[in-house]
Amino acid sequence: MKKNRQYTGANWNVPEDEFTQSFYEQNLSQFWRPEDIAMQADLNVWHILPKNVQDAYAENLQVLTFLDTYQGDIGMPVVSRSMPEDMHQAKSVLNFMAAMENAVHAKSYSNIFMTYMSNEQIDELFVWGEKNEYLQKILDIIVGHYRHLDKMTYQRNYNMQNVNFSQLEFEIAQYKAMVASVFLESWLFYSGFYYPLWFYGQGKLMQAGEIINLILRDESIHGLYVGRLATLLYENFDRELQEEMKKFTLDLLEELYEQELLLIEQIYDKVDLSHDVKIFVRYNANKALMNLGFDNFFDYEEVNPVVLNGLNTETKTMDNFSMKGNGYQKMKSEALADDDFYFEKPAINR
Ligand code: MN3
Ligand code: MN3
Repeated sequence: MKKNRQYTGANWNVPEDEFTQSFYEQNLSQFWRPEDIAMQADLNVWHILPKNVQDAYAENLQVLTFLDTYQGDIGMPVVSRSMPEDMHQAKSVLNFMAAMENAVHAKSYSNIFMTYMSNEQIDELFVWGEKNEYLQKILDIIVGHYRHLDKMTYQRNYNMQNVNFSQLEFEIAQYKAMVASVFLESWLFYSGFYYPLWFYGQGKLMQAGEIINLILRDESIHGLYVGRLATLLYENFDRELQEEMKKFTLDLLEELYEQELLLIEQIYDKVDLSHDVKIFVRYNANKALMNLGFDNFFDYEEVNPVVLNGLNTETKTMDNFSMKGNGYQKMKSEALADDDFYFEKPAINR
């Protein structure tokens, strides 16, 4: 039989680049399962919360559910597929991340819903998400970049005769999808994270807060990793194209920010926190830009200390492993520290 394709195996003996194997280690060492966190302890607090508070809390988790769903189903797999065929290590890290998004993160939000709410309330909540103009618009923008890249990937792989774009054009689409991915991971999640952290920082709804912290720890390395891949592409672009991509990035930021503000007001006005959440969101938009190698866009503002308090420090993270009660001893991973989320240095050295 005539061989028409050269297959290659994943050879972990030879690192593909300077960072992928570190991200591999970090990702696997912080693996967890939704069922590791028992939710029942939150119920006595949940049931005495006023309806407007419950609504805002549930709506936030619904936003997070939708983002994680698409990041798992489309975002990560598309970026993975777009990588050169022999970059098996990068693909494995991206595929692992993809599996976390839906199978662990989205599933965890559902576990919270199943604990706190009735079936009828859960059904209504999903309809709320499906009908939410701003959430749908945000997904449309992000997923649009994923779909565009995916079409080109398929054309490149399966329809060779009709490829009417250059390698550079492909890399531009790839870069744009990675920027969208970093914005989702390192920025857009944070309006939703705010409220669970705000409770957790005050010692309330602690089990849900533990879940949010585990998810946040994952998202932070996802954003860093895809940011590194994006930066590699960017460094190979010429000056002019770099300027163009920087403009694309800032335009995308503004386009998403406009929808974010509307979504935040819709969810948080009823609990008087919109102003505060917007600060947190601008703060994290700067973090996302940093992951892509760009300067801050928004001026520095002080984030609510209660929310910062809600972020697990290393000690608290270790506590929460023992809190799970089913002896997750293999998790000896080094927890990310506060400054991995909030200051200049990425968690994994460049
Ligand atoms: Mn996720
Ligand atoms: Mn993620």
